[in-house]
Amino acid sequence: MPSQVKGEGLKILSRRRSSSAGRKPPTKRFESLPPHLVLLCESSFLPLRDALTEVGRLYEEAKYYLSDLILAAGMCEDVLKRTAPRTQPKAKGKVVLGTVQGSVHGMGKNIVADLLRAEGYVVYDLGVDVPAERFVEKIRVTGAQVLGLSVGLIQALPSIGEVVEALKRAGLRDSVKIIVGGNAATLERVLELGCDAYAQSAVAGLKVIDKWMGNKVKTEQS
Ligand code: B12
Repeated sequence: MPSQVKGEGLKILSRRRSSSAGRKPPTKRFESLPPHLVLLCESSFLPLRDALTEVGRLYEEAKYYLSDLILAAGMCEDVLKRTAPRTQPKAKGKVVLGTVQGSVHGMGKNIVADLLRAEGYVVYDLGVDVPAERFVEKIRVTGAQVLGLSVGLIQALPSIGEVVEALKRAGLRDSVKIIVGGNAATLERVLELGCDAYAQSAVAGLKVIDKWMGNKVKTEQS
């Protein structure tokens, strides 16, 4: 592929990666991070997200190959690992989280997990491409009050319905609130599939979950 086709997407990612290379990964620095800094931490990901959107667009136009998607994802994961807040879970509530079966897009979910943990939730992250029964089992074992589903691929949307049906069969649907996020989801679609909420970003998701759990929703003033 001609190098000029690589465009802004990968260039931005390369700059980000080289500017963080050589730095020690944060450890203590991020412990007990105040909530507004956690939000700042997530907003610092926004330029990367824009770059990924550009990479996705070029892939859609067949100007990038799958290998470019993989390269871009690797760079972003590298940045995320270095900036993830490290906090000890308090007991604000329990959330089971995962990317539904059929989708391996995990970065958005990882940001949600980091943010929720930083805000004091106990998060059980089941990873990506998770079958419905594993969500059900984890909710049964942990007694989590919230299930967060991520979906990066439109073709994987039916898997959300499968999770809802599996929870009903297990008699657990009424004991858990379900929130969905990710590129492929829309509010309308997730409500149709039997979920309770949709969030366009990790921060929006946190606000919904805080409300459900009766936790004080943080505002800029508080
Ligand atoms: C990176 C990437 C990959 C990586 C994923 C690696 C990883 N570790 O995640 C790899 C290379 C593996 C990949 C593979 C594929 N991909 Co891809 N990928 C992308 C890309 C470029 C970025 C996605 C991303 O990480 N965004 C950044 C994160 C942070 O954003 P996010 O996911 O939206 O998450 C935020 C919110 O949505 C929200 N959120 C997300 N989840 C949740 C959950 C909850 C509970 C809450 C509250 C909030 C929330 O919070 C996050 C932070 O605010 C997108 C392009 C794009 N425009 O997004 C394509 C894209 C998603 N991929 C696409 C495709 C087609 C594929 C492949 C089929 C390609 C192929 N031919 O094999 C495969 C599918 C494999 C599979 N079975 O899933 C298409 C999907 C189109 C569709 N039909 O839906 C896209 C849109 C590209 C395109 N324009 O064509 N991909």
